[in-house]
Amino acid sequence: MVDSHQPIVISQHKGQTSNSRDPRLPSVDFPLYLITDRKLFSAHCIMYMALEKILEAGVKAIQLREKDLSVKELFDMAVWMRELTREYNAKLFINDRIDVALSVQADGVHLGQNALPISAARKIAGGKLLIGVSTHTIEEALEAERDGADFITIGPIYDTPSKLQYGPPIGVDTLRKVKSRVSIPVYAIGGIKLERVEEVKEASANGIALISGILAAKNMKETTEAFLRLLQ
Ligand code: 3NM
Repeated sequence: MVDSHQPIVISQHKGQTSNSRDPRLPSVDFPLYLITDRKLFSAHCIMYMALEKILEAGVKAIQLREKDLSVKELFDMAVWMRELTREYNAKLFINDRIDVALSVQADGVHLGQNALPISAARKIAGGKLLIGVSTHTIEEALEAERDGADFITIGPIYDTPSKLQYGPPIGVDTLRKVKSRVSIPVYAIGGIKLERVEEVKEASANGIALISGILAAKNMKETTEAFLRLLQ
C-alpha cells in the first residue's frame, strides 16, 4: 500500500542514495511544474508577462515546451526564459532539446518518449542538467527510472484539451500504481485543475504538471497561488 499522506514536496529521492545521484544536480523540490504553450497567448511578450506574474505568485519550475519552433526561435525564447526564471530563483527545463538546455544553462531537460534516450542525454548533460521524462504507462515509468531519469510525469490522468495528442486518460489508479513501483518523484499531468489536486495528492503524487489549469485561467496569479496553497 502507498502512504496516501506522503508530503507533496520532496527534498530527496526515496531509494536514490547520494552515491547513485550526481551531487552536482539540483534537487527536484518543486510541487508545481508549469509547462508553456505560447499558442494560448496573442504574442510572445504577452506570454512573458503572464509568466512573470506566475513566477511572482511562487512557481519554482517552468518547462519551455514549444515543439513546433525552429531551434533558433526556441533558443531565443529560452534565453528570455532563463533570465526571467533566474530573477525569481525558479528552475527552467527545456523540452527535448538538450543542446538548447545546455546553451542557456537551464536546470534541466524534459524528454518525451520520442526524444533522445535518457542514457544518451545523460552522457551529454552529465551533472549539468536534471532529466525529466514524460511517461504514459507503468512500463514507461519503470523504464525511465531504470534508465536514470531524475523525475517523471505520468499522464494524461484526466481529459486534456488536446486529447488526440496524449491519448485517453489513464486515471488516478495508474498514478497510484506508478507511485507504488518507482522511487523517483512522480508528477501527475493532464487535465489537472484546482478541484482535482486533492485527488492526485491522495494518490501520492509528488507534484503536478500543467498547462491550461493556469495559462487558460482568467486570473493566472490568483490561480497559481490557489494551486500552491493546495499543494502545501
Ligand atoms: N503531456 P493541460 S498531457 C504536455 O500525458 C502534456 O504526457 C501530457 O496540459 C502527458 O494541463 C499534457 O492543459 C498536456 O491538460 C497538459
